[in-house]
Amino acid sequence: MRRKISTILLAAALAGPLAACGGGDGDGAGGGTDDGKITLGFSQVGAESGWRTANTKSIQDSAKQAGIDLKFSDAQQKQENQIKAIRSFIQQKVDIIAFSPVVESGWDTVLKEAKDAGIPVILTDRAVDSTDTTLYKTFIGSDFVEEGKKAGDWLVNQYTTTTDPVNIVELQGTTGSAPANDRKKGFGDVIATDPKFKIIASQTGEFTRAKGKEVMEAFLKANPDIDVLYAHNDDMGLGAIEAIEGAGKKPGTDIKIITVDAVHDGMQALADGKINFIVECSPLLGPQLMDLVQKVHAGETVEPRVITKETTFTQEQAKAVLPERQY
Ligand code: GYE
Repeated sequence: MRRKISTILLAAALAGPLAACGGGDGDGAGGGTDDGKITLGFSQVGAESGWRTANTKSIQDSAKQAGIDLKFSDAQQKQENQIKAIRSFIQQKVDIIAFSPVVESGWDTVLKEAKDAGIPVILTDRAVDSTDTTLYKTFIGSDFVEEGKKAGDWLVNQYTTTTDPVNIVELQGTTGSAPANDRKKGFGDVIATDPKFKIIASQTGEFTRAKGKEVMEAFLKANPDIDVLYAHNDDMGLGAIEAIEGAGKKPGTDIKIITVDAVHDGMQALADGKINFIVECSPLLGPQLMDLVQKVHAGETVEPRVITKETTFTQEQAKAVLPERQY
């Protein structure tokens, strides 16, 4: 991170207006380190799920491949840790900061600090609710409302021939996170079109297997008549499967299960008939992120929103694609 004065002057001259608007290192296209490599500070949410593990690997592998110097920090699902990491990246004068915000609210102050230091920020995977969109350059990740809708559409199509009530329990992701808020909304909007669909219980399972199991056990005790489980990710669904089996019921048959992510263990459970439908959410954001990092660093204009392309899987489709899945 030590930089020769001549490098700074040269970089500032090259960067022109870019450098002028930031108070910090503003090294624009000049390269942030002595070895000319771009330095990227990345604050990850944690290691709560199979999705997150695959996402971390994708980011680490693709940084290496792109020759980007990655400073990686794990926030253990805590916003305060992410804020600390971002402040430390600012202090270290990294070239670019990217992070996956654990929750949507409460980022304005630290994002303003990065902006004032002239360090561009890229949001990865999850959104923030800041109204000032100049606080970040771009946001790459999935459309979580769309994912929720896909889950709802599948369910509605399963029950076209009956008017009987369909009792649904929902395992939500991390409270206040974009995927939890949006997957709930997308699903809720679709099933609201028919009053026979009833969400009889909905609680957070924090995107983890352990919590998914614990909350599903409580759901099963309180509600003898559950038809469907909608879990905001595979891991919570997998935990819930253990709870359902523990209660002497057959997951996928007695209780239909819909999840989101399509990580390996989820796809295996789908192929085995224990999950009925998975909406894909790709964790392989690394290559696209590094591409954006290089463009932003070079001062090029980037799209403000980059949406990941995704699909859905039935049990038959899971069997077909499982052997070639990367994660
Ligand atoms: O679905 C879940 C993870 O933000 C899309 O976070 C991500 C979500 C993913 O813990 O498994």
